[in-house]
Amino acid sequence: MKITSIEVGTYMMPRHVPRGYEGRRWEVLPTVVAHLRTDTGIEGIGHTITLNHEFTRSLATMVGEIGELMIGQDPRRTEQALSKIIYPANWVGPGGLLNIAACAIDIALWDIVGKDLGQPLWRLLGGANDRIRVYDSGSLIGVDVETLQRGAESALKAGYRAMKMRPGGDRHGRIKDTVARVRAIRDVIGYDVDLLYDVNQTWTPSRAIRAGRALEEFELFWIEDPTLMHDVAGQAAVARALDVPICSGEYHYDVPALLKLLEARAVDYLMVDMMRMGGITQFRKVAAMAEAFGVPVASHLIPEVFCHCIAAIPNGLIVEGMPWTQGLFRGLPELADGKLVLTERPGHGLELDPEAVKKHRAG
Ligand code: SMN
Ligand code: MG
Repeated sequence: MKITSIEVGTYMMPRHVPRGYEGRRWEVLPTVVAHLRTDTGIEGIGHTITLNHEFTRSLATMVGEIGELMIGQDPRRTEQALSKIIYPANWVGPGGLLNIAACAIDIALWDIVGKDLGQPLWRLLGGANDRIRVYDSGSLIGVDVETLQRGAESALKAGYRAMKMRPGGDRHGRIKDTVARVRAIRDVIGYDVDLLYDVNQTWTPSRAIRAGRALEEFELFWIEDPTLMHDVAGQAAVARALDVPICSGEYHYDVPALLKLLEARAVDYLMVDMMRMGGITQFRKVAAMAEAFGVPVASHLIPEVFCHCIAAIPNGLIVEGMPWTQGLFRGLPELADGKLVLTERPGHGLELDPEAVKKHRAG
C-alpha cells in the first residue's frame, strides 16, 4: 500500500465564548485537516489545531509539506513513514510548528492502519479498555463565579461525572478568594463528582503549596500545571508538599522533556498534548515511559482522537472533554456514566460532517 496524495483543509470552528473572554481569539478555533489518500482507495484523515490565529496558514502549509513527503510511503509502516521527515525537518524543529503539523499526518496514518485492518484504534493500540472516563473541560471557563456555577450545572446535565475549573481574578489575589471560588463549585456539584483545577503555570511554588493546602478540604482530583513549565524542581517541591495529585505535561514537546518530569517526581499524573508530541506514534512512547514510573496518563485536547489512546493503555487515567473540534466530525464516541464509549468503527472512526465542512471551511 502506498500514499498517493495529500489534501489539506482549514476550518474555523466556532467556540462558546465565556463572559469576560470576548474577542476573535475565542470566537473561532483554526483547525487543519489532512486527507491522506492511498492506492487502495483507503483515505485517512487527521487534524490539528492552533489557538493562535496568526500562523494558521503556516500550519496548513506545513501539514501539506509533511504530507508531500509521505507520498510513495507505506502508511502502515508509521515509524518508517515518519522517519522521512526527520532529516528535512532538522532545521525547522524540533518541536513547535513541526510537531503540531506532524500530528495531523500521524493521525491520518493511524487512521489508514485501522481502516486497512478493519479495527478501531483503541483496540490496535492495546485495547486495555473499551470505554474511558472523561471530564468536562469547556463549561467552567469564566471570570465570575456565577458563570462557572451555571457551567457546572450544564456539565452535570450533559452527563459528566468530572469537570475542570480554573482560577479567575483570585489567581494572584488572596488565597481565601481562591478557596471561596472552589467552594462555590463544590456547592453545586457535591463530592460525588470529581473536580479538577488548572492553574496554567501561573503560581510560584510557594503559593502553590499554600493554596494547595488551603484547598485540601475540597478533595480536588488534581491540581494542574501549578508552576512554570520549566521549573521542574519547583514543581517537584509542590508535588512533595501536597497530598493532592499534581498533573502536568501539556506544554512540553518531546519525550525527553516528559521524562524529566517523571524522573524528578514533578508529576503524579502525566498530561500529554498529542499535537505538541507530534501524534499517536510519539504518544505511545510517552505512555509506556509513564507506565514504567507507575504514573497514570491524561490527555490534552482533541478528545475525539485522544479517547482511543487513553482507553488503549493500561495506565490511561481520564480524557479531557474539550468540545472545540468535535463539531467538525460525525462518529464521535457517546457519553455514558461519565465515560466515552468507544465503537467498532475502524481507525478513529471519525468522518467530516459535510454540513460543518460547508459552514466552516476557510481554506
Ligand atoms: C488549555 C491550554 C491550552 C489550550 C486549551 C486549554 C488548558 C487545559 O490548559 O488544560 O484545558
Ligand atoms: Mg491545562
